Amino acid sequence: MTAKLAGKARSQALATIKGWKKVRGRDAIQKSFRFADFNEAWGFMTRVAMAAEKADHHPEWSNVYNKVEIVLSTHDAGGVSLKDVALARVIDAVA
Ligand code: HBI
Repeated sequence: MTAKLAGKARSQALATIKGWKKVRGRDAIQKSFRFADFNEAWGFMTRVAMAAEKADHHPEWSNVYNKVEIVLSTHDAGGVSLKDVALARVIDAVA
């Protein structure tokens, strides 16, 4: 079971990903993405979905036309874990 990050390990891990903000009132991180149109957004979501399946670690997300909001947290651990940081890195790479 992956443990949630805390203390120095947490701040060091979060420092390796850019533009992810803490969710107010919850141990989770979030980032918003904006694309040219729905087609671009959908393509991004498809790439993320395949990466999430491969990692067996899934985002909480919403999509409105060209915008995608993503929240990452490890439900099994009750907070942000290294799995979330790793998935965030992949998400940024496919954006
Ligand atoms: N995704 N974000 C997130 N958090 C989890 O705890 C999680 C997941 N995807 C799959 C998963 N856990 C597996 O442990 C399933 O057995 C639930």
